[in-house]
Amino acid sequence: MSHIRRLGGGRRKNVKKGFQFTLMVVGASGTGRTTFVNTLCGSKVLSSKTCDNPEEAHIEDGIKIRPISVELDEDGVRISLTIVDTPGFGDNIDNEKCFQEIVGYLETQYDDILAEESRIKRNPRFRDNRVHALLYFIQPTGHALREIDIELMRRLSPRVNVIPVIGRADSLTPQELTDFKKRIMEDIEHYNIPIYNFPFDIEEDDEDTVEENSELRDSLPFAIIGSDDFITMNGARTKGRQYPWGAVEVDNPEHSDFAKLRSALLSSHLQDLKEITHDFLYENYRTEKLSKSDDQIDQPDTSFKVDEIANQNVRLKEEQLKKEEEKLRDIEFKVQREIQEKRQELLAKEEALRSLEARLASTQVADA
Ligand SMILES: Nc1nc2c(ncn2[C@@H]2O[C@H](COP(=O)(O)OP(=O)(O)OP(=O)(O)O)[C@@H](O)[C@H]2O)c(=O)[nH]1
Ligand SMILES: [Mg+2]
Repeated sequence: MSHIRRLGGGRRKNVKKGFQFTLMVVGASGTGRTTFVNTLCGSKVLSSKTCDNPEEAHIEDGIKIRPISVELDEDGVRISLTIVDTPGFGDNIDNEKCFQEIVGYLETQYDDILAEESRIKRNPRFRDNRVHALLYFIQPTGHALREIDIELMRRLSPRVNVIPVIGRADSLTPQELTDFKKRIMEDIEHYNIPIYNFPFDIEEDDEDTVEENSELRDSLPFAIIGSDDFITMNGARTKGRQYPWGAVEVDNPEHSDFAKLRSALLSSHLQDLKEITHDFLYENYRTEKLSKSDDQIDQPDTSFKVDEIANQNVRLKEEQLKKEEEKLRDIEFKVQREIQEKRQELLAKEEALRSLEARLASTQVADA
């Protein structure tokens, strides 16, 4: 998506009124999506999946897509944040169904807008639920992208701004994390996955934007650490995870990219993500959808062509039949003529025979 120019500028326009932003979280089961959402919102807006009854643990309740909305205050700016959680997929469930539901959800929001745009009378209570950014949670395996991640990100990126993140990133040492990030980005480039890579234009954008965006791009995929708990560091209470050997702080840039991602999503790049969603992703969807329905309108034309070809075939067959009939008539005529000639010949021979007999009889009478 590097061809999309950063549209910036408008982000400070609606400061007083506040902003609406919709974020979707997608990823394999247990990658820390729910914990991330709760950490971002500063409260337990989502409950983690718990299964107390082992007898029911195998029952997959399928993917349920449920948006929830929270009001946040981001440095004095009111943000109405809608979170769309998509319960994780695993290795043993039917992932295809799950993928279809996620992509289907994104497209349904576009369909709703499309339908609303074509109404003569606008619905004053209409809600734009388009997803502006999708955080794709990658498992902290330390290897490379899995096939399932590549496939899903590929399918999602034409419809939404996909931002790859590594969940539970405290499982990796700093060196492992650096290498893992590098491999993931190599895979994304290799498979040509058009993720949201903080696009900028060196010639057109100002120096600050270029610097800010290239720094964010270099941090991709963001290393995420989430926690529902508070720890005390140097006498201050902060969100973090306490381990027997030490503690990790969610907001500490030395420990994770959480703070960087939070400020990109809710402040610096909120407007850009929304604009790309509307001007580029939705516009592409709209064009695809309308050209598809145009094709359907063209359908009678195609069937007309089919009819035309069928008619032509019938005409050719008729001509062929006519020719064959003529040929047969010729043959019949010829045969009849031949029969006639043979009959004439036969009559002539009979005649000759009769005169021969007559001559023979008169000779016999003369001899007697
Ligand atoms: N080490 C570590 N553990 C984490 C982190 N975030 C969440 N966890 C733990 O990982 C487990 C799964 O976290 P969830 O937030 O429920 O993960 P999820 O992706 O929502 O999982 P499902 O919805 O069940 O698919 C929980 O035990 C969390 O406490 C993290 O940043 N680091
Ligand atoms: Mg969850």
